[in-house]
Amino acid sequence: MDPNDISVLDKRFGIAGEVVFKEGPSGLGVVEISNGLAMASIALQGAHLMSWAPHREELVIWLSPKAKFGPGEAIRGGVPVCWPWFGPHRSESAFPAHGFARTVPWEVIEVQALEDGSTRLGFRLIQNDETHAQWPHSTPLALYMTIGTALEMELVTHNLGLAPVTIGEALHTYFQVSDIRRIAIHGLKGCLYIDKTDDGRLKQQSGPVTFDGETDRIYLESTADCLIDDPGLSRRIRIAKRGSRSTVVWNPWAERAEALGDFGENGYLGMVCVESANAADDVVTIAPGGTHRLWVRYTVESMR
Ligand code: TA6
Repeated sequence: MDPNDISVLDKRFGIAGEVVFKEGPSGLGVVEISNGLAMASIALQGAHLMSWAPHREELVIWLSPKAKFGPGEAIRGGVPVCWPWFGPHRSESAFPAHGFARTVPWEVIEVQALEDGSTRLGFRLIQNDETHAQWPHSTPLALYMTIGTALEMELVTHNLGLAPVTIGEALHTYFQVSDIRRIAIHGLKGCLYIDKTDDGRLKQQSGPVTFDGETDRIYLESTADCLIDDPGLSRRIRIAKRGSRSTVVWNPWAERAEALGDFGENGYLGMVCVESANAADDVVTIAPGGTHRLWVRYTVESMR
């Protein structure tokens, strides 16, 4: 049985009036959630969350109007799952940037309506010959999401092998903002960061992060909550996390967004990536039989 046959999934996991499985853009399987608290949509390829907003709130997650959808295509926006490495592969330049988790199908393993009105979903990555060739380890990967007034995501890696395994990973979340030039990110003050726009130089953050050009940074040893203050939308997005020691902050700005080709006109102005990660020196080694959990919780606070 095809684990992603939409009608089979809908019969097995759909919840009337709350969770529906359907064909999305380019025939990609999508699950849409609408409960008493929030709405969300998730592509089964990549277990890629594409939208989330608590009711009566503007969209919190940004999805490019020019995102490409199709088998093996990385979707621009939402929450790409970067795993089992972050950025380019250390030795194999032909392997995909940010790993393969975001471009392969995942299977649905659970859907539950919770008592507090939120919806919990679980997905498991499906390995194939190509991914085995790039990653010859026995490390099943699952992603759990809870859709409510908060969005929670937990990326769980088990090491079933006999040797330790080292992974890099990120929930590469694109947040929707009113105007990148007017927001400020708090929570990274004093952290050292690798500045990827300046030959990887190591620098130290002083004060909040603000934006006036291309920004691509890996903040090391950063575990505090990050806050995206957005006066234009009169809101603050709070990012809490566990099991993540790095925070990646990215905005491509005009020229790079144009070169990437899937941002839409001036799309870069309305987004910022704040990624809960284990990257660069913060990669994680999982002992045989061990489990690593990367957990995030996003909430929206009013600034009125
Ligand atoms: O997380 C920031 C980053 O690694 C940037 O360097 C930038 O290239 C971005 O991710 C997007 O990568 P992608 O492969 O999705 O085009």
